[in-house]
Amino acid sequence: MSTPAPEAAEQLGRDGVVIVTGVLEPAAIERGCALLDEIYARPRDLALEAPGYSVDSGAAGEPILALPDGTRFVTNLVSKDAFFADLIDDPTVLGLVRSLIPDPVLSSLNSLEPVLGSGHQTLHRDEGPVGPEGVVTVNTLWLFDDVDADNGATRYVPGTQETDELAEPDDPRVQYVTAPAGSVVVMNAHTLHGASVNLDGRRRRIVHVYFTRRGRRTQTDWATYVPSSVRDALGPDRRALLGL
Ligand SMILES: O=C(O)CCC(=O)C(=O)O
Repeated sequence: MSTPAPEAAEQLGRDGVVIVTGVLEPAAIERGCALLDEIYARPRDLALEAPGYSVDSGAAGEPILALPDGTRFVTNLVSKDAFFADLIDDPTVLGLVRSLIPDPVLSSLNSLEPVLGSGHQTLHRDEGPVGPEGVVTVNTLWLFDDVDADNGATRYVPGTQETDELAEPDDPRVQYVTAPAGSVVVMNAHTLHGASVNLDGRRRRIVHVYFTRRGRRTQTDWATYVPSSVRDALGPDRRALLGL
């Protein structure tokens, strides 16, 4: 495993968020986009479609299977195409995750794409403020499209991973991710954050490779939702990363 650039780990520690550009090559971006579109168009297979978790409560919230505002949302990508398994152990990204959670487990692997006029999430923390256990939740957001404040960028309030304060939507500290396709946003998910409305309707395919601390319940119950053929193909290291 390569060590993350010290500056990136430092920024992640300080701000709660760091953006790593150029993680995906153009061919991988193209392939991922095509696969996501193909998966969005498939009929839902409830054997593979694990529930996701609503952020409305500001914490993990209630399980959800579809979002009422039209946002495209699919779960359990690890079981839908082998391409997505490559995202779970990228050395740079996983190295940054490990700088916050030394022994992480994959909690879920979903795609979230707000479409025109949809996507607003309240500023929230996944699993609330940091408790006595320390950081238990790190999200890595893989951008398959260019993202900015007009097409539903993730927004966040730097530094709030250290506090339990809330913030108003117009808080002047709010920052919107602006980054090209192929970038990965690594986020201590105790930082106040949320998706924003897609104002201009450009595509915003973002895959969430979401980690928690080993021993905690994962958002997707991998033992139930990963078919044995996929489990076998993952190999021992990736199975271990899923806690299987
Ligand atoms: O996709 C995004 O922009 C952020 C999603 C998010 O914060 C969440 O689902 O908890």
